[in-house]
Amino acid sequence: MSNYHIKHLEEYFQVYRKSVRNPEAFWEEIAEEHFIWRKKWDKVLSWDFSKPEIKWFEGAKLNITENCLDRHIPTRGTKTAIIFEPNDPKEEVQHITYRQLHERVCRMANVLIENGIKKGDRVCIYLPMIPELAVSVLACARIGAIHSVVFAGFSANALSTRINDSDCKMVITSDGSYRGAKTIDLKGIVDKALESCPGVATVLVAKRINSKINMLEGRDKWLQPLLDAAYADYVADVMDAEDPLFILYTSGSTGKPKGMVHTTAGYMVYTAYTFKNAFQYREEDVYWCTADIGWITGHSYIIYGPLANGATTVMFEGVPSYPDFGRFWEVVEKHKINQFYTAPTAIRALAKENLDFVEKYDLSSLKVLGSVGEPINEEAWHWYNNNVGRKKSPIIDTWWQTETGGIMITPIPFVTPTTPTYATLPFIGIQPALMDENGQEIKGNQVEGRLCIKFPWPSIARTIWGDHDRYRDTYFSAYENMYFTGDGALRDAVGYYRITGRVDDVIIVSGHNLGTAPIEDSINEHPAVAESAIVGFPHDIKGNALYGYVILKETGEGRDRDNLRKEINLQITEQIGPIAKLDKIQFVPGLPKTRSGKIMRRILRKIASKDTSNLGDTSTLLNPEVVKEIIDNAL
Ligand code: 6R9
Repeated sequence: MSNYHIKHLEEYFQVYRKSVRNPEAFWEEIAEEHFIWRKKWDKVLSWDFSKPEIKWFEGAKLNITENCLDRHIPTRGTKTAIIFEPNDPKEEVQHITYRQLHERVCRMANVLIENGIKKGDRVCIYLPMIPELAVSVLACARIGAIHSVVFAGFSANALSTRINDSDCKMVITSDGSYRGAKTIDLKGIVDKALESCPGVATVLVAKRINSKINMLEGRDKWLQPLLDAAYADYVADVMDAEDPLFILYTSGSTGKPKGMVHTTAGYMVYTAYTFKNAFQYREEDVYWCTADIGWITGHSYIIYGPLANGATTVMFEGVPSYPDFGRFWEVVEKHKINQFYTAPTAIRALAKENLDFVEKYDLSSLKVLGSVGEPINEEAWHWYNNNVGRKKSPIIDTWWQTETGGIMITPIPFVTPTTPTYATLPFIGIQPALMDENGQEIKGNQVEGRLCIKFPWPSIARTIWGDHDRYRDTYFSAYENMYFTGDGALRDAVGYYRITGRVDDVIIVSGHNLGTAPIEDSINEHPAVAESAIVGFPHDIKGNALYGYVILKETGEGRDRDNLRKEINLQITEQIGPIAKLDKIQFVPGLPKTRSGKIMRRILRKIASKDTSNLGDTSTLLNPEVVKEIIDNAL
């Protein structure tokens, strides 16, 4: 089991050095020893960041679900693969064993085939956090269909854009979903989305809330009867190492979401290896990641990484505040969770509540605490460490992205000494670089720059669906021969990395990436609006909240401002989803622009954060008078 499970700091440095001196030999050894292949590769790696073209394990044949399911059956058939913890704590928990999960995935695979889905077809999955979601994802992988999971909090408009971008033939959804005390009419949202999706032939509907819904004859089918009638076995199709496994959309700095494409073998190897080491997962452990499978964290660290290691992974349908703010800790106690992985926004929200909610539960099972999605501020880190970890469970602040597929910079618990707000050291095989604005690498320590990665790792996204040029322009054109992350970072005196935040037009709100452009597009469609600009400003719980500066058309000038604010937010909710709503909307006579017509967001960010003592260089401003006016009327 060489190098698969790192146990002390010296070993980390040793393995790290080996992984960067000869990456091919390193990853080949991991791939050979820990996975099953129908055929081994002809070449471990070929890459060219200028095209960009990256291939891992070329020539290999495999199916990722054989690695996540079939191979565990002889030794772990009766072990729990998934614990389903429903929204309502009074509803019964489900323990799904590896054998049962295998059977459910096989039945679903047969249902997909019977409904015309073939290898390479795209299937959109728009489901709440219920077992059918994991089963659908794995069933697609089993037959070689490309899954495109869309977070079930996105609006009809956002859903249809994603369905059409990748020409999905099928949508898998449910009648509705539970979210705390509320229910959401998912099928209604799907119906609305599909009004503009002519390519969708079939909608499979899981029953979750027993609501009355509309079923369109010929298109919509209840899922359960099909599963019951389906054959319970399905031999996994053989995939090439570089066959696409899934598409997952992420926000960019233009209006169109980017469908990041992940492929099969490299993604499997890297998510499994990072899961094992970053969480120090051991055979009997119970692991819980609170993310939704609609995000990359759920793909890599609820489904693929844990299952490839034969782990027990929890799927939680609910929210941290229902029925009360003790829910997370009640679940930790109930299932004796050993590794707990959540987002800083959840920590901050819970830290505002009475400590009794945490203190009354037995959290002694916890060994490792994880954080992901945005920088974790010092206060939240200490609260997590003191009250949840009770100072004995290391916190791993894991930095990574949809595009990277797996964790990139993180402490290894019990191995890397942690420091609050630092993601610390690169994971095995990861070669970070900090770059200055002139395209030069900044060497040495105690420096700050733009975070790039110099060398490919197995789970890097291979392209943007249907737009390889955009993939190159976004990630590989800023710096020659480097993958550019879009984040800024500093490296301290001992070489630890601290992520300082986005340096592009993406704003992270409650851990969700939001591009400014799609939100501005949505606001600008309001008949009273002439132009708008969105920036982030610090928020206690969300990390960042959105501040909108809006120029009205003459026809809008006489309108009631509060009504306009409501209408603008309603429009955003309908077109993108409630996560993109603005906290503050200021109506302004103009926006600060450079002579070349670019909005100077830097100035707008300062005004939104009430930090106007030094606006920096304003010499290129075309309209300085507007800045004073905006400051005087800031919210
Ligand atoms: C996994 C995930 C990616 C962006 C990333 C960065 C921010 C994620 C972070 C973090 C500081 C961390 N981010 N983890 N910033 N510290 N530990 O979140 O993917 O949704 O694509 O977001 O999130 O800005 O570039 P994704």
